[in-house]
Amino acid sequence: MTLSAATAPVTPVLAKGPTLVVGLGVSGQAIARHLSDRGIDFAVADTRSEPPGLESLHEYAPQAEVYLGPLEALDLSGFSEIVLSPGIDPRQSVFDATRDRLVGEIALFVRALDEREAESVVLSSEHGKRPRLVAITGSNAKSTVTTLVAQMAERAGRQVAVGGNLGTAALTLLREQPDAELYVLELSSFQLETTPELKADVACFLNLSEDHLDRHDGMLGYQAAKRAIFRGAGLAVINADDVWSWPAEDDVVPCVSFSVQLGNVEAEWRLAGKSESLYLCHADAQGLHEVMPAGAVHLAGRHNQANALAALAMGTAIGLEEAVMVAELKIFAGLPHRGELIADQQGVRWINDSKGTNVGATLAAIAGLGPTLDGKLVLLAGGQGKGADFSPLAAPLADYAREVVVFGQDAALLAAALPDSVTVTRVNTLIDALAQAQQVACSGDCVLLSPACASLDQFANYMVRGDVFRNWVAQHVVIESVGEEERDA
Ligand code: UMA
Ligand code: ADP
Repeated sequence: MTLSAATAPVTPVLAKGPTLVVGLGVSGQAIARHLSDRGIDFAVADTRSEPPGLESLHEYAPQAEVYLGPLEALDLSGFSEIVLSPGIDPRQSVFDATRDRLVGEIALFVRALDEREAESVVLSSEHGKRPRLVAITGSNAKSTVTTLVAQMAERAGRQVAVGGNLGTAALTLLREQPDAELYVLELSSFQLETTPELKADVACFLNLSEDHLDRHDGMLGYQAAKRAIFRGAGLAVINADDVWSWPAEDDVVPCVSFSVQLGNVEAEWRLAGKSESLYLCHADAQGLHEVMPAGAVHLAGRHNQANALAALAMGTAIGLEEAVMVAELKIFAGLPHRGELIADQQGVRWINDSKGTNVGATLAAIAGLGPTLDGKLVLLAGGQGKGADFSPLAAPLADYAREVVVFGQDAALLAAALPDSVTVTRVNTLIDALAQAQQVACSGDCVLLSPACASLDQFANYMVRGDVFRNWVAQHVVIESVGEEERDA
């Protein structure tokens, strides 16, 4: 049965099933399926009048009552547990009286692993043995590193299930790949804040920079949500160069760290050597050992060397062979819209980093790519700045930029944050920005779309923005230069 806000009584009384699922998006559908598979009574609430997944819910769980409308109108007192989707803010006052009964999808995932382990102990069986769990969080590079670790493990012959915030809900992985021996999960702060104890074999906190601050009451709240990844972990992998990623002092968890600051001799996984011959290295009881030349990592830039070190640390912790991990690092080309090389024409590289939706990501892209260029960067940036402080971009752009072309809603704010020494051109759209970049880029340069902003003022999402970049380059850069080559011939 579906009650809508318009037709429902003021305080609709849902069947007092023991569990309420809030949200029927990707997570909510996975949660509902999971509960249904286990024969657990549940009801569903979603604030939207037409949430996704309603039709299939009616098929696999016809008895589940559904409420559509404002959550304030619901009586939550009868539910023994309320499972929130990550898009639902648990701080809403509607949950004030139910805080001790709020969990998220990942809490159910951990519980399912616990149950499976308990069963295998009772049956003294190898079958159903607890699979290993590698969990990855951070403000940036989560998807890249999660995919990389999973591909390393696959290359090593492990049966791997990969997902979480990356796209496929964790409970869907559990359902569709029940025999996986390794689950690699990307976890957001929204997912972690409703996870009492993750118990990951390896928990990695990559970095922290301003994002989602409206939801977390500032940086400390955001950090606290992400630190939940360490609860019950076998090993923490942390970023020695980013103190925000470290566990709290009273959080007792074994740690290894990674660093790309030359001269850091504390980190177990680090960059070492001279600028012409840098190596990704591992320091252990036997001493410092060169794992691979930094230049052999297929992904470009220092930030991706940090990602590679983090992945090596995690892979080593779960017993992957070094040679296998190195082989993967040599070919792993990354994900679309993250530092994606679209064209290399007439000495100019065109890179789509549309997923650079916050200042931290764009900083990493500038600082990572800038030093690798013979020429300079032409940065295309702008969109919705989400109230962020753009001033950290000033110093690296003064070092590496030929020009910054700003577009979209917060173009003026971006321009105002940059020093006079940086040439800034303001245009309306990404297309205008691309045309300007083509005018000014010289051989040895890199035209980089890394907007430091959300895309929603001018695009449906960051992927559409990246596709606009890709298509324009295909039409105006690649085709024109093919034409020129033909003329030259
Ligand atoms: N919503 C409502 N009413 C509801 C429930 C949801 O309006 O009752 C809205 C939310 O405000 C949100 C949207 O619906 O805008 C989706 O929310 P959701 O919680 O249903 O999201 P899911 O579809 O379950 O997808 C979530 C993650 N989304 C969010 O955390 C917002 C997906 O990450 C993730 O891939 C998926 O679970 C599987 O784990 C996306 C994301 O944007 C990619 N994540 C954020 C990020 O990476 O920055 C955290
Ligand atoms: P997430 O899933 O955390 O959003 P992605 O792998 O999708 O991460 O990458 C998002 C952005 O982070 C990209 O724009 C990329 O350039 C940037 N990035 C990649 N590596 C790093 C790093 N080590 N530190 C900060 N930003 C990074």
